[in-house]
Amino acid sequence: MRIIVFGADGYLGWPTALYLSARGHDVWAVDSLVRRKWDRLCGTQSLVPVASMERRVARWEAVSGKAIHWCKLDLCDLVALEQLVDEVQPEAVVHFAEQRSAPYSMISAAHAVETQVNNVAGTLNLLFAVRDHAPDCHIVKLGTMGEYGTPDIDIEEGFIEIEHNGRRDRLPYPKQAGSFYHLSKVHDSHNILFACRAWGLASTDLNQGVVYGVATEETAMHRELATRFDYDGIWGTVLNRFCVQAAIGRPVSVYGRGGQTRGFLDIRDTVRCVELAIANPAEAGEYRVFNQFTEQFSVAELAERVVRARAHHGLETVVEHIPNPRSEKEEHYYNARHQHLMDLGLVPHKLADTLVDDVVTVVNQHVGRVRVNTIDSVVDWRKGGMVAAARQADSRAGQLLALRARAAVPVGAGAR
Ligand code: NAD
Ligand code: USQ
Repeated sequence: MRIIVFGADGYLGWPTALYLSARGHDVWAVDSLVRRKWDRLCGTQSLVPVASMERRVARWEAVSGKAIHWCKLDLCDLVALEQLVDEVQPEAVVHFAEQRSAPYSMISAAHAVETQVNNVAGTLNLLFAVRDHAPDCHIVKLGTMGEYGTPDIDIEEGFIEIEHNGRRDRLPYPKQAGSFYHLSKVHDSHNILFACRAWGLASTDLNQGVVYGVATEETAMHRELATRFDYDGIWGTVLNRFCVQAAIGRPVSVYGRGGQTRGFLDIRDTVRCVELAIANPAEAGEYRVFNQFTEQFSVAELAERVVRARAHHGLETVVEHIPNPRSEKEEHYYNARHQHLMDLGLVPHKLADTLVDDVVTVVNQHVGRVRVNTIDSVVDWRKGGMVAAARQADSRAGQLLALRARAAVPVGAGAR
């Protein structure tokens, strides 16, 4: 199939582009490289060194004999996006291209606006581009389990049967997102659902849990094919952070009581889930949701797993409960369904098998690159954070908005 992967320079987009290319698909890898810019602004960097897109694509061709078409493009640039979709005539698009950090979105007003404009406008542009230039294309969109929040009832896959005053209906599952980032995904979901209903587009929203892990079969083939691995206080996800904290002899930072429970999955299952969604497409007019995770753990349980995994290597680990910088429930009911992808044939990798041999080992290999001053959580949900960087972004966002207003271009159009 002809497939465009948006966000292909990212942690998940790059391994997905490789995985699909390895399986014979014709892949276009698209990214604005904005994440590399955000890293520079935040003073953060991937633990594992990441080659430029040009080098990665050339290396992949040398290693596999397969070409990936690399294209630098901002989804917020509607004109360029329409041209690409028109030229490629994709049968499927996979959309990873968003600002994906909850802490980043909570730094300041400018960061919240930047997150929601980037994510919501980019997705809207994609919906219009597909409607007008490749209406049969299946849109596979990365959503998040965090859209649902932590309700005191079971979480269903996107929809719930409700009986109210004697009548029944199947309605979108209630959303109670926990950050302006997670809310951007809620807004995306509503927009995609509407576009499927109004225009007959076909879409799968993959409500993904927290991903862990460093490598897939393809990224492990050469160091220039490696994907990024974030561990810092802004971009690092919880398990990756715990492994790095422990590797440099710091206590692992469990926020609050640690009863916060989330769905998790191995990066190798992310790429497989995307493949399964593409191979079993939604129908015209259908908007469906797959909850994409394989196991659920509380944060305290995860810390305990890291302690045990490192003990296998004879390494000691200290766990510390620190005041929670986020507004979230620290003890709650959590039972989320995740059956659709299993029904399609997903065979999950288990955390117990991965952690000891893969993550702990690779983290130890690169431990010399850790930027210790970026590890602490610097963003508080109630007060924001990183005052200097916030001011910088505030003035940058202000300039961008002024520029857009003067040029009377659509919001987000090519102003970066
Ligand atoms: P990432 O930051 O590593 O990658 C995202 C990529 O998208 C970056 O390379 C960035 O430059 C690009 N991008 C952002 N905005 C863009 C735009 N307007 N136009 C073009 N490119 C743009 O993030 P990731 O961890 O790979 O996450 C990918 C997707 O999966 C995100 O949508 C995220 O919300 C979702 N997700 C991630 C996780 C996780 O644990 N990493 C879990 C659930 C869902
Ligand atoms: N946490 C700690 N200690 C830390 C870091 C995090 O206890 O040092 C806790 C958080 O408070 C939270 C949980 O771990 O309760 C998960 O935090 P996270 O930073 O790993 O994940 P989150 O902010 O939810 O975001 C990540 C990705 C995001 C994706 C989401 C999936 O960055 O793109 O959407 O996971 S989900 O959580 O299912 O919404």
